[in-house]
Amino acid sequence: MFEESMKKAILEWDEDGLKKMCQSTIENKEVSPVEIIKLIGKIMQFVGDRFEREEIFLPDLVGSANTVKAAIDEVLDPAIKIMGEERKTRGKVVLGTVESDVHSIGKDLVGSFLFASGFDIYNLGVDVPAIKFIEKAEEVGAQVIALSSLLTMSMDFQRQVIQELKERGLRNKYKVIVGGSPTSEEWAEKIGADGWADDAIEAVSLIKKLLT
Ligand code: B12
Repeated sequence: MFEESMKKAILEWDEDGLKKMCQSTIENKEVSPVEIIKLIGKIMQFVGDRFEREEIFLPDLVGSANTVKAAIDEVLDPAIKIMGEERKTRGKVVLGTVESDVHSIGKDLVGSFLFASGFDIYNLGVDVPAIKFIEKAEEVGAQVIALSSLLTMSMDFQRQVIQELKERGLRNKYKVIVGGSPTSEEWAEKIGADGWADDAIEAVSLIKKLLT
């Protein structure tokens, strides 16, 4: 079964195997890139749970993450971009993972889906200090600032971006959205963000809604 083969490839760091199976299922239209990404999320959840139970260790996590990243960069990302609506700029989004946090896979998927849906994406990468989000948003005239956080310890930096915006009198200039596995709708409300989404697909609908 496709999911089982994917899981095996991710756990065994079989980069070529994973890329080939993703490529062929997309070409044969057996599974869409969107479905594959949902499966990746599920499998990485499983990998994370094993890490938490100390059944695997950090190098294993890095190996699996690199395997997934290669398949996303080389196969899924191009497929998502082709799927995309005709490019007419719907708006500019500054995106990044907040300070102290280096998780990039989910954030990059959010970027790919938004790009495919017609948004211009300014992806600042990982471990991004609050002020950098603001400087970039000011520089490019963005409408949205999108903040990713995968660590309970880094979530508070999402709040910091909002605070910095307030201090500069810029809070109402931007829609700020937050996401990442430890975050939630309640968290978004608590820190005064404009929205939260559970995954990359919902992030697109959320931004479209916020900008209408
Ligand atoms: C891969 C991984 C890593 C890789 C990251 C590689 C990379 N380039 O990204 C590496 C090995 C580097 C890593 C390191 C660490 N990790 Co880690 N990691 C993971 C793992 C297994 C998968 C994350 C992932 O890629 N998921 C797949 C993607 C597709 O899903 P996602 O990230 O959730 O993104 C989706 C949504 O959340 C949402 N989304 C994401 N961002 C945004 C932003 C916006 C604006 C919106 C709207 C939506 C949105 O859309 C995405 C796509 O659908 C998770 C386990 C898990 N269950 O998440 C642990 C996990 C996040 N890591 C964890 C930990 C503890 C660490 C380390 C501290 C380990 C250590 N002891 O050093 C370090 C931290 C380093 C740092 N300073 O950041 C913990 C965090 C616990 C916590 N709640 O704080 C987890 C949960 C594992 C666990 N169960 O213990 N990790």
